[in-house]
Amino acid sequence: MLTLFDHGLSPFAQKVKMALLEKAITFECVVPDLAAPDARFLAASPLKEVPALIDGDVALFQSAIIVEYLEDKWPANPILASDPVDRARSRTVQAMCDTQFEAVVFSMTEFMAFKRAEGEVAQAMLAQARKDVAHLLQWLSAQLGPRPYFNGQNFGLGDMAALPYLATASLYKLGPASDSLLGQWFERCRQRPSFQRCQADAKAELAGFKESVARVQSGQWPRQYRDHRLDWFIRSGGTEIVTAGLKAGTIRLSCLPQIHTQG
Ligand SMILES: N[C@@H](CCC(=O)N[C@@H](CS)C(=O)NCC(=O)O)C(=O)O
Repeated sequence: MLTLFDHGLSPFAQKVKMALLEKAITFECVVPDLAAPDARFLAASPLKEVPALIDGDVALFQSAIIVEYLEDKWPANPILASDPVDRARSRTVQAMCDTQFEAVVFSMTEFMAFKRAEGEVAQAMLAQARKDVAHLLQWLSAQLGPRPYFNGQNFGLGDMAALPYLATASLYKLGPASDSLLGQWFERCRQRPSFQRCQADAKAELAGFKESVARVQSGQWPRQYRDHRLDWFIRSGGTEIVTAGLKAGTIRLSCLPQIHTQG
């Protein structure tokens, strides 16, 4: 059976979990301790991130690679359309959500849950984040156009990639208007059992969230600022927050992949 290294609140892991469920592939979920990763998780996930997948002797990391692997190995119940334009749109939506949208949602959580800064600085950066979410929703609306799914006529990769962010935006009361085409798309997709399962896992994870906040704030579990996350913070006026977090050990940068030799 496949093993998915998962975390209920990770949008990247949610995307892979939806793909596994939509394709009706049997798998078990293991939630690693990201602050103190064990050897099995590290061997599968050299960047110490979820998701990672173990399929027999094969270990994969990076959500976009994992979903393509699932599609290649289990072509039934496809998550990519047959039309090349639909496929390209799905992948484009995934690329933008995994980078730009993720960075904004991550940053909002830094302020709202982890209290990365408070007062005027936090308010100004949160206002910027709200603007960015509105902009990204407009961009997504343009991608969706009149079609029922980002993936074309059927629910697929682009939809799975966007859903976790739309869910968080809605939670923060920044979701699309319910009478818009994007709002109708969201309503249609959120009913799917694969997404409902992700929502249930996220809710379960939130039950222990207080402990996670304490671990982050004490430096036991430094948050990873990298790529678009770092870019968003610097661009939005948070250079000093990043510097202070790095100094205090509550923020870490990305690492080079750990090397594991076979045998
Ligand atoms: N590019 C990676 C990103 C994965 C990622 O950032 N995962 C986060 C959770 S959302 C993680 O595991 N972070 C490690 C940590 O928080 O210590 C992918 O697409 O799989």
